[in-house]
Amino acid sequence: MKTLTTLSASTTLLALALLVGCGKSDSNSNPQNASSSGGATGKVKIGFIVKQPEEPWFQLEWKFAQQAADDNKFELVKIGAVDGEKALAAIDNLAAQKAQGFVICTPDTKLGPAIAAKAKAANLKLLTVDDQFLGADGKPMANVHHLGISARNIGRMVGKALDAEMKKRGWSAADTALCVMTFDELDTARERTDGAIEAITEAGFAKEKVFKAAQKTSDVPGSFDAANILLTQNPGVKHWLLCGMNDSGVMGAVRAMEGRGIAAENVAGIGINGSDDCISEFKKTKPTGFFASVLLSARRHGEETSVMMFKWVKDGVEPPMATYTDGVLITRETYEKILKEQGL
Ligand code: FCA
Repeated sequence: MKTLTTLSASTTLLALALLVGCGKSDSNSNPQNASSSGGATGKVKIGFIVKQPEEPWFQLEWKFAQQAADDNKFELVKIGAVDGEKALAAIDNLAAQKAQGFVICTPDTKLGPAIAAKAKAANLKLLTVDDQFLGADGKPMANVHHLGISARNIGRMVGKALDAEMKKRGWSAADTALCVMTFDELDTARERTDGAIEAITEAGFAKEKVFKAAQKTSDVPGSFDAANILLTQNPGVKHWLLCGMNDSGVMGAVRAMEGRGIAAENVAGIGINGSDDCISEFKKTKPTGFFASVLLSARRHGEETSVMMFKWVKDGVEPPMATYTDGVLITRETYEKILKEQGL
């Protein structure tokens, strides 16, 4: 009987802990975290979980996070988690290794409440990067600390730059269409492509000439497949403007256009990220349809988030609830100078 009572009491406690986990994210208000909130003793260990470890963007984030770890003498555990199951297992793994917190770009934003609850239950501090968690109500979880890009503004930059490039090339409205590679299930992706459409149509581009192609996966093959369907449906377009959620989204569509024999000079694609895959494209001797990109700050996303987490664990300094970063347009002509200026 006694065992039963103890058991049910601990079950209730566990349920309570999980419930607390779904609520406020201020871990300092949770008595479970009291020991680590005022400063950790010994070496700090932090996880950095990313959804697409093979994507150059995430490689860069990890690189800068590792630099932060080396400079500040904390241990960084890098984990690639391509699906929800792996992301949840990664948190168990970090807890078992006695890490004190982690930064995560989740493979599925809808897992937000489950990840937050798991982190809380394991007494791990949590900071999301790039992709913000969605709550059970489908809205961004404003109570989980987050660092991401100003997605709509960056999308608007893309839209304005596409409009400028169309005018520079002297393309007529009648001959030109905009291909938008979308991935609407991800908020930051939808904000970017909506921002681009908003800005270019405000500049006078006809809404009827905007064609969206929905990617099934947010990688180059996902973009390639979706673009091919769109191109089959719209064979008569002479000049293509092109944008998407990131460089991979634009790259796949550029390859699809090449595959159909559309000449590079008839394509103006602008990506987002400005990481290695985009730079290799600019380095090609013959220009491709991948015309420009918005260079984001992988350093801030990797280094700043890790340092925020480190200080939170070590000194109890809570990071801001939300931090938004911006970007700068780079092209074949300007990228070398801009990368140099940014110390990259
Ligand atoms: C998302 C994208 C990445 C990068 C990041 C800032 O996570 O998938 O490519 O753009 O936002």
